[in-house]
Amino acid sequence: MRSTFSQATVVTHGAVLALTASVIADCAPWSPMGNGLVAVTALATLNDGSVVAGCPYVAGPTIQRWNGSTWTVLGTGVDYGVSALVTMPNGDLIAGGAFTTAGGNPARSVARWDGNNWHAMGTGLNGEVRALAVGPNGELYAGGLFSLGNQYDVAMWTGNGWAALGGGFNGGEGYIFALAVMPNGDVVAGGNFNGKIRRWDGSTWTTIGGGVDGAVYALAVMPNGDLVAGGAFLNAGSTPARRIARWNGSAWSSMANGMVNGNFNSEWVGSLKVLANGQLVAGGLFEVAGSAPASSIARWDGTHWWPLGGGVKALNTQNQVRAISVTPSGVIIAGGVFNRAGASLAANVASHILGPNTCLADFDCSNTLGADDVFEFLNAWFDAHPYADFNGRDGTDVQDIFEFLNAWFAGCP
Ligand SMILES: [Ca+2]
Ligand SMILES: [Ca+2]
Repeated sequence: MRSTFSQATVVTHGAVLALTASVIADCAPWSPMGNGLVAVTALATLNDGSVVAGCPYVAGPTIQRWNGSTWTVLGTGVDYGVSALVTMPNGDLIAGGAFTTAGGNPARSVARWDGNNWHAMGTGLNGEVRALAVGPNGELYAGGLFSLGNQYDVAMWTGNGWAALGGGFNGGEGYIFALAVMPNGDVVAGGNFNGKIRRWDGSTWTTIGGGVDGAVYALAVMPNGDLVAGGAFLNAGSTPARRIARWNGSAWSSMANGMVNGNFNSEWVGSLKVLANGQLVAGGLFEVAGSAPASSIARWDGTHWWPLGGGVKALNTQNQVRAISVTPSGVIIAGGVFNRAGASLAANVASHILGPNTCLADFDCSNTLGADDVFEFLNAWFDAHPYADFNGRDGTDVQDIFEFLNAWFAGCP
């Protein structure tokens, strides 16, 4: 089994990484992106590879584009916070939020950028848009907290206006925070409404699998059609699933032990992104994913969670990853609230390319050796995580502890 791992080649959206370390842990460095941004609530990648970030309305422009070296306002921007971004099949960008103008012209809560100019979309939506999703045939859906006549919180773009997906949400139930479109075109909404997660089959909204017991902030559809939900819940249906759960069409399952933060009251998954190789990246507010050290961002290989390059940290607040995007060349972009990414200073947005751990004793990929590495190694070892199979043979056994401690005392090169 180990030899399979040591000879593995991971293809990530065009970037090919030959992994020769005995343990596949991605501890490659993060890179800051210029001077960063005030905070990031949404990310999207345009067809030219540039990255667009949406920001809350705190100070400065709320929608900016990264051209590889600097952030600049997209057009003349929008006049209030941006909460959702999605790129259409034709390359147009759709932005959702709580704004009232785009490019200086009226555009309520939702607007389209065609590469050169902003455009209103019909008369817009009369409340905040928090989620956008595109279907397999280019169908566009918006969710949030708004009404269309006596229908609430979710709408479909018809090409010249917004239409309700009727009968699913009552006024006052709460927000839709996330939308996803299933391979068959069904729409899934997550939020803080009753049951927290519902599916639209074209005529009826139905709570999925008994719902979950806390807000859903993020949704992703895996390559096999399974649905992954992330949020602030602890149970999916009657299945314990800490902050993240997988629905296979008939049952919920947990994903390892889910996500854990030291502060139990502030612990959630807020963003999900499927990589080209079918693996999943989850971001949020947590310190451990399964039994792997993972500071607010982690990678799921199908069975286990793994660190993602040391993750992100914040000095005076809780580190949060609220948005994840992947460029056409496989670069992972994370945005949220943080001031360090890996060992780099990075203001709320940073980029990362998967790469192996070059110092296996630095178990949390923090770029320094400390007591944390020992505790985190032991935590993973007790869980029989393959990351704790330090010598790459015979699974996790006592020999791994000796060899890990030897390497830890010897220090990193
Ligand atoms: Ca360390
Ligand atoms: Ca071993």
